[in-house]
Amino acid sequence: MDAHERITRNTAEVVTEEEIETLADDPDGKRAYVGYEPSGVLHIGHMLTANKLIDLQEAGFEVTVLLADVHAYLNDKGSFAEIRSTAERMRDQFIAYGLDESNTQFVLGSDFQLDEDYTLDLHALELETTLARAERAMAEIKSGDSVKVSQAVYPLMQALDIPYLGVDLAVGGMEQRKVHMLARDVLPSIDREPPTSLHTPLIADLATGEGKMSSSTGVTISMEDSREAIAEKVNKAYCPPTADPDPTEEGVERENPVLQVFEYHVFPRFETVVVERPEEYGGDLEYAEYDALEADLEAGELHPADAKGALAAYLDRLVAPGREQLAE
Ligand code: IYR
Repeated sequence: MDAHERITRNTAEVVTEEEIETLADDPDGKRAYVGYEPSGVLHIGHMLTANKLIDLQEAGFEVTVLLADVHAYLNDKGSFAEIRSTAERMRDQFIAYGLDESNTQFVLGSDFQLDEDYTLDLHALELETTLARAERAMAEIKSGDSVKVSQAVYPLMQALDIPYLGVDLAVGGMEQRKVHMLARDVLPSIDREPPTSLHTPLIADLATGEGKMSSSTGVTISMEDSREAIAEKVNKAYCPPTADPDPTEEGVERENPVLQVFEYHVFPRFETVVVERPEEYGGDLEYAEYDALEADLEAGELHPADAKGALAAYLDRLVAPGREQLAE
């Protein structure tokens, strides 16, 4: 796999294609980052962007993980002291998950976001941005129903993080895209380059296949889950024998989250995927790529129950190192 393919695989969107091509032509020493609002335990949402960071490291990038304590505070996630101590516990989980320790820099937001230069640049961006635009950027990020002034400051700080961290590429889930578009528009007003960004897809809720998987509502997989807990959640997951299920009777779109988790979590991290089956049901199946597994499910060669059994086993392998680390 060449660098461009590794960088762009499993992405929903890159902005822009040309800029990503330039980075992929010479990735050595280029820098990429993801910011995370600290929360106690790594979950499957963090793991999705972490997989992309691992791809980027394999392609030659240096990686920064921003533990965005000030952002979490602005987004009403708790007292600053609580958030701070949570942030410190997350670092080791990312390493246990598989980020290359020698090539990952962990930065606390509060280490630079409270400096005078940063604050003045932030105020300059506030002057350039309407409240309506800031609010739109936060539509899929904010917690709570109303937008607070703090949440309007939040996307401008996220934009400013990019030049302050000196990174070449900002990575995030699709829910971050409007913040990155805002960053492209406003950063030139303070003589900073419009940033290049890369967005990972949103995965549907495991239990229903509707909407997006979220740690605050619905079912999620986290590093605290035991093997049994993972097996139970996966066992209950929505998995029709197709990658393209019909909408619900109310017209709500559905995905197949079991297939999505295979595609975005399992295949990127394992060379081959083995679905174990007793001889009487045809014996083990082995897949070198996601498409072959999807095709077998659609053709009825792979039963959803067997797919789920394999998915639970691979998720357990991904989570186990972090779970052991948490238990220490
Ligand atoms: N908005 C992210 C957290 C975040 C991301 C980046 I990239 C930053 O520079 C700062 C914060 C979230 O929703 O978790």
